[in-house]
Amino acid sequence: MKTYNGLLSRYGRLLDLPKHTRPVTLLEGDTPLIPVPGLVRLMGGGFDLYVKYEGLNPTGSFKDRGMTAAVSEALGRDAKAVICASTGNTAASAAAYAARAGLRCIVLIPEGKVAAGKLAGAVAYGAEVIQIEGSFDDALTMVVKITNKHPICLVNSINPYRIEGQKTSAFEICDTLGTAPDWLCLPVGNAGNITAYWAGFRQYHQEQGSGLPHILGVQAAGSAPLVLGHPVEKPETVATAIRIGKPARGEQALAAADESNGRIIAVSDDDILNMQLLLSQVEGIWVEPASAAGLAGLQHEIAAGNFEAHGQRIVAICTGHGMKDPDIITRNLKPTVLPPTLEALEATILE
Ligand code: AN7
Repeated sequence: MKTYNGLLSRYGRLLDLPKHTRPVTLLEGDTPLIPVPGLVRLMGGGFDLYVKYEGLNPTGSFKDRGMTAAVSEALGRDAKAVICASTGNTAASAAAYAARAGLRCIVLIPEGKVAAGKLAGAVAYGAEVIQIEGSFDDALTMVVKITNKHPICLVNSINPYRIEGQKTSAFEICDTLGTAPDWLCLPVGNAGNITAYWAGFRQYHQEQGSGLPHILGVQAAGSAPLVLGHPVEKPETVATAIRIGKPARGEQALAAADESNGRIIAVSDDDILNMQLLLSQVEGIWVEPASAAGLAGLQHEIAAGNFEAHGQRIVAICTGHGMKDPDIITRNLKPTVLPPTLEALEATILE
């Protein structure tokens, strides 16, 4: 029987992880690259577009790629506890891998909205959840300080092993397509993922000549420090996953956009939510709002005439599952209410 043993087993030789690393896996990664021809037609046609559906990772987001590496390293050096600041997905992922490794997990979440599916995940996996009267950026500052002082392992993407693990998605894309795509579109929050993709593509290109994509990083307009060129004190966006005003790896994100001859842009919350529904209703792929930002950015650039899509092969990273944030969909739901009779049903659906 051919079995899949997770990312460290498949790509560990390409990752810069210490010898003491002791694999902790939930068989993360190996996510599908799904063609979305209906979306292409709606955007004007003439190019190939694929969605890398990272919501199909074990805890429902791409964070599991980095977390298998970071928690495996922490366990191998006999850490007893991990900690992170999180808008939600990192918390759920850290909690799950820590549970599997038998480590204590503490997560700091910002005040304001953390999507229900993420908070529930962190609690279900047994993390100690602490809400901070402040932003994600405040919470991140706190966990950096405490881990500098006490033997608790930081598993935010400042941790280099998170980046190592997250490079694997770039490897998978090249392995599936045979080469790198022409463009890669993805949401940008704390900027770990864009940093990891660029590192992964460069490494694969050096080793295998797989080519390099241009990178289109997309922020939400109310949380767009990398587009504005300065931190945002009170970031706001419906895409709560990327409600981040001071990205820890902001410099590297800008370098990735620059070196790849790509760019970082911002899109409105309306564009994000419209794309979320377009993707689910045209292609059957439900992602959380932040995860639709990459595609919303692509659509925006094509519509604005800023982007020559013709003949291009484009991959959009959809970072988290729609079920993470059910409220965003159901908040305006007004179901049709009928008496329990056939006549009423016929009158309603057969008019
Ligand atoms: C679905 O969980 O920062 O630019 O604390 O959950 O690498 O930060 C989440 C980020 C995109 C942005 N899409 O990635 C956290 C957190 C989703 C996310 C991002 C996040 P980065």
